[in-house]
Amino acid sequence: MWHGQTVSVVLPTYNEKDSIRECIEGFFATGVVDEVVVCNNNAVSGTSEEIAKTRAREVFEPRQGYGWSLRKALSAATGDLIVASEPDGTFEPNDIFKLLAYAQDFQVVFGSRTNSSLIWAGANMGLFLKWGNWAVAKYLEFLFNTHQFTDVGCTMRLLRREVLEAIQPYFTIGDSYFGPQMMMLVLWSGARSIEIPLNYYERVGESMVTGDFWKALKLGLQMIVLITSFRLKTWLGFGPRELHNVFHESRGPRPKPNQVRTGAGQPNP
Ligand SMILES: Nc1nc2c(ncn2[C@@H]2O[C@H](COP(=O)(O)OP(=O)(O)OP(=O)(O)O)[C@@H](O)[C@H]2O)c(=O)[nH]1
Ligand SMILES: [Mg+2]
Repeated sequence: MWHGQTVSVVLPTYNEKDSIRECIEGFFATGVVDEVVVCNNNAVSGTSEEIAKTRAREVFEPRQGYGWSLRKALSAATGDLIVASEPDGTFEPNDIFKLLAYAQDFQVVFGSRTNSSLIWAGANMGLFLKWGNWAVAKYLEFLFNTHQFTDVGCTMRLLRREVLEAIQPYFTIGDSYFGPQMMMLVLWSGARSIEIPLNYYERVGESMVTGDFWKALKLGLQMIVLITSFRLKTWLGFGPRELHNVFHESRGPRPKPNQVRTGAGQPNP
């Protein structure tokens, strides 16, 4: 629980048998996590046994892909505050406190893995990945004229339930480039969001996507096409109209202490 709100952690899993247990236990050890939901996406054998040694709940997604897996885990979460992460040892469970601290003012808190002070030895964030993520993030930031983004591939992020429920019907991507789709739907909904720097560690086991230059390049290009086409659609009037600025309210009075602020800020162009 965090200030009277329940907290869910959701983890997609594919090839993280050797790190998933420690990751789940790390999240429970924070003392603020009420449930961990793991989505087994045809994961390597032995994964379910590792999950069974913990208090996490396992759900299954047969359609192969990061997007399918994360979407299933998100839909199975019951918390008021939902934190997505990865069980490959790259994220720091205690960083949940940074996300929660910002959840006081923001409905969605995105993480970034490109702050050089928090990229630890062995982390898969070399020049190409760091500046590639940064460039695509800046492209998205510019097209939406929104707050600072420095990463488009960071799974670790927090969403308040009302935002997740509003944007969920518009999820269409099942592949690895699902992350930016969620970012754009959040922006389009007018929810208050921010991006904050998170620790990024060396992965346990083999990277299945961004460890390979050509796969990473393809993923980056898919993200650019997705971002461009979404923005063009919204400019031409074909964006999801019912979602547009549903969370935006005109700037209200100063909130009371501990009152969650919703709406306000600049409306989405
Ligand atoms: N590669 C892959 N990952 C999946 C799949 N389904 C779920 N995932 C999850 O997606 C996340 C990303 O996969 P990783 O292998 O960590 O990818 P990576 O190369 O480290 O890329 P980043 O984490 O984006 O830097 C992991 O948490 C996986 O468990 C799938 O079908 N393929
Ligand atoms: Mg990873």
